Amino acid sequence: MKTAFSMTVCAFLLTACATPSELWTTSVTTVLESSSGSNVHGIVKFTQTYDQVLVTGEVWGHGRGSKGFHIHEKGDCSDPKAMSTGGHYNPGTAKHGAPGSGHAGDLGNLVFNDGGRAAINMKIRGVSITKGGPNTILGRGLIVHADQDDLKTDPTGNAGGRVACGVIGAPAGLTY
Ligand SMILES: [Cu+2]
Ligand SMILES: [Zn+2]
Repeated sequence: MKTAFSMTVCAFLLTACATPSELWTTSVTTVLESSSGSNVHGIVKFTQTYDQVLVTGEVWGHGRGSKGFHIHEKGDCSDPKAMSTGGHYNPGTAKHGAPGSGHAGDLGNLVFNDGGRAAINMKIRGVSITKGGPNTILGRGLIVHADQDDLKTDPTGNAGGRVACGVIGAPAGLTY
């Protein structure tokens, strides 16, 4: 059933749109640059297929352990502590929580190894990466935190400072 549905939607998009690749499977990259005086950097790719967004990539330069990882409201990394990104992206009325049950921007934690690297491989739903799409995250902020997200304390997860910041879909230093 699901396959049949997705093929139907795909066929519709292929006939309806001159550039189906932009709507159907598209990806955008985010460069995470250090903030709050950290050495944390990363590259994260968001790839959309019709009902979910795959998030892959790597972050390095952090201490060992679990560290909060969120999409924030604004794609503005101009503040040295990245406070200019605002709070967690929350198009609904959710309280902070675990991925899939809290804010749309709640991506949980990245797990850093002894070498300070974390691989990212997660799927998120309820957002899009298309310009003007439903709950689009294009042009919003992506933040790695100093501490672990406890997945419950509203509205921040008590994850501490903001040690890396990027703008989803924009090269480093640029904003939409
Ligand atoms: Cu955050
Ligand atoms: Zn949150």
